[in-house]
Amino acid sequence: MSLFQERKTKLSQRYEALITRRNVPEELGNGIFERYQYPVLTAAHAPLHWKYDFNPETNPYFMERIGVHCVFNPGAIHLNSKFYLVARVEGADRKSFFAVAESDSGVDGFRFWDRPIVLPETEDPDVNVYDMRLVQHVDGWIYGLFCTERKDPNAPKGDLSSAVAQCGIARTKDLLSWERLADLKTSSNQQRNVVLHPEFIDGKYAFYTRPQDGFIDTGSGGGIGWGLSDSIENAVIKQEIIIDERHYHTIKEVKNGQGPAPIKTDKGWLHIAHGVRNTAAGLRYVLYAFLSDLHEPHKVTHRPAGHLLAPEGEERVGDVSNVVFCNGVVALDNGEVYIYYASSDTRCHVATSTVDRLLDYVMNTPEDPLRSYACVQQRIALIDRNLELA
Ligand code: M1P
Repeated sequence: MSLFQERKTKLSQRYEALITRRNVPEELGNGIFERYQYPVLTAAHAPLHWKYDFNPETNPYFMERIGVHCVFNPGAIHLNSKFYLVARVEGADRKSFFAVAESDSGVDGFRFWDRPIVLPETEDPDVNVYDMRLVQHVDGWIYGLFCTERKDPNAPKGDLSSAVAQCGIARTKDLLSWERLADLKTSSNQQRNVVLHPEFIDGKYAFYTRPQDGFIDTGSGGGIGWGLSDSIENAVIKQEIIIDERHYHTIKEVKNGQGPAPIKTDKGWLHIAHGVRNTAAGLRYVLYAFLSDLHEPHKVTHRPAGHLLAPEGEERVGDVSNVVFCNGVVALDNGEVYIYYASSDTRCHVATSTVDRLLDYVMNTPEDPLRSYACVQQRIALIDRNLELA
C-alpha cells in the first residue's frame, strides 16, 4: 500500500471513530446542568476533504494543505428534529468562517456538512467573521447575527492589530443559502455580541448590543445594551440603553455580553451571557444567567450572583486560555435545554439542563451582595437554616 493510501485509510478510520463516539454525561454534577465527558466539536471534526488534497499525484505524502486550527463559539438551532451548530471554524491562516454541523442527539454525533457556509460580503468586505447567533424570528426567517471585523482605518501607521468590530446580519430559511443584509448601524465605535430578540417589540426588531469604545477595551462603555430598529434590511438603532451593567469586583467587571437569544418561558426571558474579569494571568471569561420580563425583555428581574459555568479541567487551556463562551442554545418543546459553549477559543462542548431547573437557578440563587461581609451573612443564613433541618 502506498504511503498516500495508508495515511488516508488510517486517518479516515480515526475520523469516523471520533464522529461516532458516544458522549457520556458527568455523574451528579451541580444539579443545575450536566457537563459531558467529550467536546461535541473540535478541529479534528473538520472533514478530511477540507484539509487534504485527495489526489495521489499532487499529494503523494497525503499532507494537509489547508489546516483547520480550532472550532468554537457555535450558534445553535433545532430544526426538523435535528440539532444544528453553526460553528466558528478557524483556519491555520487565522481567518474564521462558518460551517454547519448536524446531530440527531445534540450531545454527540455532530458531523459537518460537506461545504462550509459561503457567506456573501457587503460592499465593504469583512476581513474576519465570527460568533454567529442564530435566531428563529417570528417574521419567518432564521437570522444569523455575527461579528464582522475589519482593519481600523484610523490605526496609527504600523499598528496591524487594531480592528473595528461591527454586527453583520444574514438570513436564511435552510442554513444552506444565505442572504446578506446591511451591517447594523449604532452610534458605537465597536459592536460585538449583538443578538436579535426572537419577537417584535412595539412592532420593531429588538437587539441586544454591546457598545464599547475600543476593540478589546470597553472604555467607559460596555454592558449589555438594548435597542429597537424599524427595519431589519437596513437595521439602525438610534437609542441604546444598558440593561445589564458591569460592576466592580464581580465576574463582569471588565466586560460582558449577551450569549444566544434568550429562551422564552412563562416566568420571563431566560438569558445566558458571558462575564469577563481581569486576573494576573489575563482575562477570565465565565458564563452567567439572568431573567428578564416577559413583556418588557429589557427589564431584568432576576440576577443570580456569580457564574453559572466556569472553565474546568482541559477547558481551561487553549488558544485563549481560561475562557468559556456561549452563543448557542437549544430549548426543546419538552423543556430540555442544550447549552453549547466553547472553551478557551478552541473547542465546543454541551451542557444539558431543563427550563425548570434553569428557572429555579435564576429565581432562587441570591443576588451578589457585592461585599465579603454581606456574602458571609448570606451564607450563614443558609447554614443556619440547614443546621435546623439536620
Ligand atoms: O477570546 C475570548 C472571546 O473574546 C471576544 O469576546 P468579547 O467581545 O466579549 O471580549 C470574542 O472575540 C470571542 O469570540 C472570544 O471567544
